[in-house]
Amino acid sequence: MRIDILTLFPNMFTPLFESILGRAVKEGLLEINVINIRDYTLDKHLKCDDTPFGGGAGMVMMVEPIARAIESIDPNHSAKRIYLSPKGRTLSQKVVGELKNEEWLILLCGHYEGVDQRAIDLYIDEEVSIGDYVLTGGELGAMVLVDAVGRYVDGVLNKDSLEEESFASGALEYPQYTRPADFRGIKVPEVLTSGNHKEIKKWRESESLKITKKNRPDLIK
Ligand code: 4HQ
Repeated sequence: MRIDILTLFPNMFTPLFESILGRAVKEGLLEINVINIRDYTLDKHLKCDDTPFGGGAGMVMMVEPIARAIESIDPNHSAKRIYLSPKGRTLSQKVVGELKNEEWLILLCGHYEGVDQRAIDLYIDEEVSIGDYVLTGGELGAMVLVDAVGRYVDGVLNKDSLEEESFASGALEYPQYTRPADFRGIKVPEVLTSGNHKEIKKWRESESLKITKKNRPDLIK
């Protein structure tokens, strides 16, 4: 899978090249290109934002640098183009399940008050929000989307991790423990060290149900 990220703040994306996704990029399973919109401005002072028509606080990202960036990267509109915005469809595991099947995503990140509406109308296929709160820009949203989608790319995670997780089953995850079996007198639940796999499975299912009822009763159908 290929993901191109368009932003005025390319340095914000260094976390994507750490840990699991970093390895996937190194191994060529996932291609992530971070593109500085400023490289596409025609303005001699490299200006990419301006004050809003009609007045109001803050700055709006200009359409031309965005247009030139997208037209040069994806002239035939082959990619699925997403704008991160609180107005968009809320990201969920279901939305991730759709996006993971795309071969090529372009993520446009607005900063300040966002982008000129014509950039969205002319170039964007879908607006996606990562939740009902306001961020300073779409960059963190884009990183959340890349992380959630990137882990489904073939070879990034092993199949067992994907099957065991929350939301796949519909319930939250059971607690996990590792060595030592006794930390300052607090012992790991005995069943987990019993070697009785049938009992372990029963315990985990009951713990999943317990935490889901407590914290996310809405997930129980
Ligand atoms: N913003 N999910 C404003 C978000 C956001 C969100 C991105 C703030 C766009 C202009 N992005 N800019 N919620 O709050 O993705």
